[in-house]
Amino acid sequence: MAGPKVDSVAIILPVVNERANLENLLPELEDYTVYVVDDGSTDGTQQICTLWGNVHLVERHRRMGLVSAILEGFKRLPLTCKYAVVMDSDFSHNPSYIPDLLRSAMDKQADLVVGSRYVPGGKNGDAVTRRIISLGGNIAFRSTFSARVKDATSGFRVYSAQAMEFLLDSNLEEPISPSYAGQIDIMRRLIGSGFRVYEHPIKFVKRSQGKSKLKFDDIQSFASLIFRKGNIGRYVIVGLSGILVNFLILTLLYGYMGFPASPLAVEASVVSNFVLNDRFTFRKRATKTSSTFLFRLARFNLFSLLGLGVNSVVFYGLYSEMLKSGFATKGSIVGIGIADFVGIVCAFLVTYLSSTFYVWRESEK
Ligand SMILES: Nc1nc2c(ncn2[C@@H]2O[C@H](COP(=O)(O)OP(=O)(O)OP(=O)(O)O)[C@@H](O)[C@H]2O)c(=O)[nH]1
Ligand SMILES: [Mg+2]
Repeated sequence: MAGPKVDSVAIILPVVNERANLENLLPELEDYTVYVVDDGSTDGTQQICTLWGNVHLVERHRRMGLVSAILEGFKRLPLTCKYAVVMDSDFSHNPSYIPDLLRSAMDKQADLVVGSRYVPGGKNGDAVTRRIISLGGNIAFRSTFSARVKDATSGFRVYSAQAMEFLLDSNLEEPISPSYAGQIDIMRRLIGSGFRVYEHPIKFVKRSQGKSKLKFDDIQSFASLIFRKGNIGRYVIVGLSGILVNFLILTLLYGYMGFPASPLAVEASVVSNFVLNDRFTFRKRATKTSSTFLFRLARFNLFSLLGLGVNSVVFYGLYSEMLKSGFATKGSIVGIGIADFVGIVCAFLVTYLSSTFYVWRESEK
């Protein structure tokens, strides 16, 4: 099928100080109507835009956030616009993909097409640290929102007019995170409301010129969104309640049976954690999964044991390394504390991720 007509498509470019990149990018977008949303650039970005008749410049005078700029772009589009392509202007997103992404939007009748680095044929050619951040972000997104999108953080996207209208309304009801975290906020809202998402492979390359706008604050607000909207907080509360159950059972039974009270107390806390997670943390997913209560209980038991194993292995591994290297002396509280803490964090990650991906995973549609 041919792609949508060029006059029903707009390109939105959120920019801050991207003059050097726009000088090379705008000539490649000559066939499209382009909306550049500029947040107070001081490098002459605006002047470059005025050289092109197909480019509308939206000036906001101060840095207000990447996703806030994208939403501003949506507001400016004419009613005839059926699709908007949003992309970075630093050549990480190759403009030669635009026709393919638009064709996918039509062929797959998708409301959101994601230029994806993580589907077959895609590639993330970014620096190693950035690839790790991207991987962590995507695992956090998928585990929290139970969504099967592989590249939820990609900023190369095509939105349908319906998706844009929905997002602008949704933003009025509850503001979408204005910075980078807004990319996953948008994704979870669209998926949650049943919009169709399709991933088309792209090869992402490192920024060629200009400076990165990503700051540590952006990673923090990403984590905060995952924590507020996801289920990690509830999972932690349930885990803490399990420690209490374990302690109570142990003190109640130890007088009668001695050491065997310990595995019993562990099992009691695993079961109580399971019931609370099933009824509280993952309540919605529990109703959507095709697995039975007992099957989930058995799996949760298994992964909890795995978590205990990971805790011990990490603790002993780290603590003996500390003793060997002289960082800690035998029995020192600091050494034990650090090794135990790292062990608990690793065990938490193992049990949380296996819970979201294997115990309470929603069944495929
Ligand atoms: N209008 C506007 N644009 C922004 C803002 N933050 C980032 N951008 C633009 O959004 C695009 C993506 O930002 P980048 O700095 O490339 O982010 P990144 O790709 O994660 O980081 P790098 O890999 O270092 O390039 C670029 O075109 C930026 O100029 C903002 O607050 N407002
Ligand atoms: Mg970039």
